[in-house]
Amino acid sequence: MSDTKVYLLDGGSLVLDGFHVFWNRGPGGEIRFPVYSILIEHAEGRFLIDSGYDYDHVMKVLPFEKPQQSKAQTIPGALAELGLEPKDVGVVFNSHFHFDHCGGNKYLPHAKRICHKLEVPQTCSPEPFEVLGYSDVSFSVEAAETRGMTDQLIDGATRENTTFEGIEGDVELAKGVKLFFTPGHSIGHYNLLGEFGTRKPILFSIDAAYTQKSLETLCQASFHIDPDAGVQSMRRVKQLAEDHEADLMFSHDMENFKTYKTGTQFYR
Ligand code: 5PN
Ligand code: ZN
Ligand code: ZN
Repeated sequence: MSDTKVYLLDGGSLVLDGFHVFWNRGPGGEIRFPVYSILIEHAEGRFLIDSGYDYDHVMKVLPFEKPQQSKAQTIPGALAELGLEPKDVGVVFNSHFHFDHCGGNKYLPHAKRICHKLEVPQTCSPEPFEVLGYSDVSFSVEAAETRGMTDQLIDGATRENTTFEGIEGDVELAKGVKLFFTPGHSIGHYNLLGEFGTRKPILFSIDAAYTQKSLETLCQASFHIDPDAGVQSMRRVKQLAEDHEADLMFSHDMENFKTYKTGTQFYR
């Protein structure tokens, strides 16, 4: 769409060991990486893609990831910097439900919610090795009840306002806002292509490739449901970027993130 604007909402940072970021490759050692959400101002409405992590959740469940997040880096804080409130967001799309992509959903009970049709069931019954990734269930009464984790729910959360529309395959969320099914990292993982009036399209790898080096070396993170599918999805990300002559933006790459527009700056 000619007047589409894309804002990156800085959500703070976390730490992982290099052998988690670059599975079976490393090198080891602490890597601090950014977490961010994507706000799309579009003729068809305001779309939020992912919602970052919840600081209190990480401190409680994964304090070893050393979260750093200011008030301005929460979803309400980042929206406020743009003169917006959570109720101004019409649609929330979650690429997948790892805790660093859904922690702010709780602030958006009035929004329409969309995700891959297998991601909520997977959050309800994660594989044993996925339990930590799917540890923030505050976005879903169904998941919180199924897992016996209703203590995470905030006042006002209901089945009704935490129910998702499930999608499958590649889907155009709005004109020029394209979701590509790239499973492997999670069962229902999507990445995102944004098209604009003038500038080149932007392809957000999301967690199919945490960093530029991940894609260059086809080295995925150690968190995945199907590593074969994960490599195939990385190849697909490369091909999509080529086919659409898109700029690539990575989900958890501090060096590149420092060059991205954040705050009141935007892509159009
Ligand atoms: C940042 C981060 N830390 C841990 C996990 C995990 O266990 O699954 C996904 C994930 C993460 O994105
Ligand atoms: Zn993830
Ligand atoms: Zn992530």
